Amino acid sequence: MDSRDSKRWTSLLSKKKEQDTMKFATKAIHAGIAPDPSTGAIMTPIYQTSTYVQESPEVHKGFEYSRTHNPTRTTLQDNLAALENGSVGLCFASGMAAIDAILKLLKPGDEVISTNDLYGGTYRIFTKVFEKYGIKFHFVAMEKANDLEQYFNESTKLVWVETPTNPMMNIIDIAGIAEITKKKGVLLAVDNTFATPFLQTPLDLGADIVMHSVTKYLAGHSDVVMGAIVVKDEQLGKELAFLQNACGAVPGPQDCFLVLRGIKTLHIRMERHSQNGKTIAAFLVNHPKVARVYWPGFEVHPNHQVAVKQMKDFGGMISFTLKDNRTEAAFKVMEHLRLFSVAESLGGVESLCGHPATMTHASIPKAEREKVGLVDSLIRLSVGIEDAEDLKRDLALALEAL
Ligand code: P1T
Repeated sequence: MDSRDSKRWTSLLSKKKEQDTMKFATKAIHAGIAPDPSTGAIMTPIYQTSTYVQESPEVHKGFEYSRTHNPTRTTLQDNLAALENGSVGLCFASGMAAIDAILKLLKPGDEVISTNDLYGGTYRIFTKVFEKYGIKFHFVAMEKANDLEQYFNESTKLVWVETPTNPMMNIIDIAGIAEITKKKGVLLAVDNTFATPFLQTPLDLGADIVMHSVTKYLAGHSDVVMGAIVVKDEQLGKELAFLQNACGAVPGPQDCFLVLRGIKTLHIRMERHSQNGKTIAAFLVNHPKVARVYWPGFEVHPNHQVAVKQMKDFGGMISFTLKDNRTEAAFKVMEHLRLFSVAESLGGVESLCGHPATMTHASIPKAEREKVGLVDSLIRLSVGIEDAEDLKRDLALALEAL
């Protein structure tokens, strides 16, 4: 490289230092990302390698084995850390693997307080896997942050929050809960899957750990299963990086590449998801066959003001029930939808509809589900970024079939 070249590389690589001053859209495209030093490739290459040749034992370029470090994964991790305003980002083979790593910070006898409405798989790993190892879980309503204090005791080590919750779209006041967890010296983890860092940054509101099912909006194209954790505290980051390497549930480089590509449009996708979500929520709430619509953008939503305070917009997730509250009625509407495909998952560009009671939340006992309003007639929509008029017509025709 001549001196002109090396100056160019330095200025490009120093972007990482500049990222603190970047706005979200710029960070989505540039943070943590530099042209490939060996070729100048603007897209981070897929380093499809398990190992790295060392000059001599312990003399290497910072990469020894791909479970521990892989350049494609490192780039994605740095990008995610910047988007969440954290200092350490870590990627996992799935959202569940990320949750698994967080719970492994705990030891037998420790207790966790969790939102009572949450993804069925999270409830399952808590109650069917970690309870066996002597960790105790309390599922409580957290809509009123001040009510939380009564559930703490000296064994409480972690508070687990999903907001918006899956699938009831409850909103939890992250800053309000963080005030209590800080006072008690307990970790606060927030599953930020539904909101993404475009709509809400829990670390800025006082959370210690932010977790994602990257599978959803971050990847955004229904073609990857992945999870992530971002923290601000470097020591906590080290402990989690140790668990990532020691337990080994890491994603492959090709998936990391796909997510890096997906994130480049996260901001514009989330804007459109939120716009379409608003249109569909307004359509459903005025429909004569619809009983209730769960969407935090409504002024009558119990925690609408908290949503306004901590979120930039309300996203594309909506749940609703029909006046005909039979399960068959919900199934009939779902079967007649054409643009909304019946499928698990959410957050892709295409619209999906799900039946939580038999699909995503089937692992939660019916009595527990119904306590939070998750009835058998509840339908969940992941509103995609298609034309909103087409999506409305699709729903109108399916509801007409009832
Ligand atoms: O599916 P996976 O990437 O392992 O992520 C698990 C997970 C964690 N947290 C939340 C809020 C989630 O919604 C999920 C996965 N959810 C679905 C598959 C779903 O359809 O709700």
